[in-house]
Amino acid sequence: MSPGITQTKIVERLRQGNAFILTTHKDPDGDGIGSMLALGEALRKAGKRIALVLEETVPVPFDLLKGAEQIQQLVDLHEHWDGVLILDCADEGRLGGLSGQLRSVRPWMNIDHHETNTYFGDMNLIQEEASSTGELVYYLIREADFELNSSIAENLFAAIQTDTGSFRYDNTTAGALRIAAELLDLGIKPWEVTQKIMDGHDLPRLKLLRFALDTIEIHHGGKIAIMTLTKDMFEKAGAGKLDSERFVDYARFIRGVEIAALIRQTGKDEFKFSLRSNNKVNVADLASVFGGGGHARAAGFDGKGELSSLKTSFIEEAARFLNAGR
Ligand SMILES: [Mn+2]
Repeated sequence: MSPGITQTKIVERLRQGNAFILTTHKDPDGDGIGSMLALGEALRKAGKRIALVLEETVPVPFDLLKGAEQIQQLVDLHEHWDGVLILDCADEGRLGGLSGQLRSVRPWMNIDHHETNTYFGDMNLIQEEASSTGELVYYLIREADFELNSSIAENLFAAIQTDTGSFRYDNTTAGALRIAAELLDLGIKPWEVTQKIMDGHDLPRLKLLRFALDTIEIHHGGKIAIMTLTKDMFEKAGAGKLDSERFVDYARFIRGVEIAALIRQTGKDEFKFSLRSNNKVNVADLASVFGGGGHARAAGFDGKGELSSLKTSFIEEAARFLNAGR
């Protein structure tokens, strides 16, 4: 079904229904949470009952977004619901425990821009060319003719800003900038949003960054850069897992680097790989070799096993992608 027809069907459902559950992927980012909050408020303003639900509490700094305090960890399934809006979530696995909890509530409306989206919903509005899920939510709100006030605007802006790296990545389309301009017209202050969700680092984050920078290694003639963060480093820095957010960019910033990776230890023999690319390589494809996914320039996967052998097989595969120029 074409995205246009799906959009119309979802808008119809949103206008006709009375109660909706909204959620996003686990380890949620600004796009997921901003999209949830924006669409949730638009629906509430249109007279609907809504539940904003996440498996865990809202991670810092997104707890500063307007309405974030309404996000709950449980939803009353005895009440009547007209569907679940699943935002920015590429596959069912990324819902974590919520996928089981929400199974009986239908339809699942899967609204996303990841090219690796598995179309796991009953309705799937997937637009890879959109900068962010926030952009898709903006069009839904407009199409449904729901109110777009300044707090909805701020959350949409936060969503688009997060996913475009503050309007720097190559998903910074004219369309994304046009929406951003309109959000500014609605009264949002980019500097305030930036200070809330992009800046405002705690000292432990910078201590952790110092450890990460110390581990940079270069491979394949300067085209691959890898940083590694062990549990021990997090402990020493007094940092949490979200404090390493966007560190991978420092590896990507190195001139000549095409593929950057940040490896973060999550368990004894468990590691999370965050990948970025500069130009040629589609890291979503690279990540999918290891069971992960994401976008062409930003992707990731989970690895189980000994760090050195995980790293070796990653470097081998990354080199294959570079040699094949894909
Ligand atoms: Mn996104």
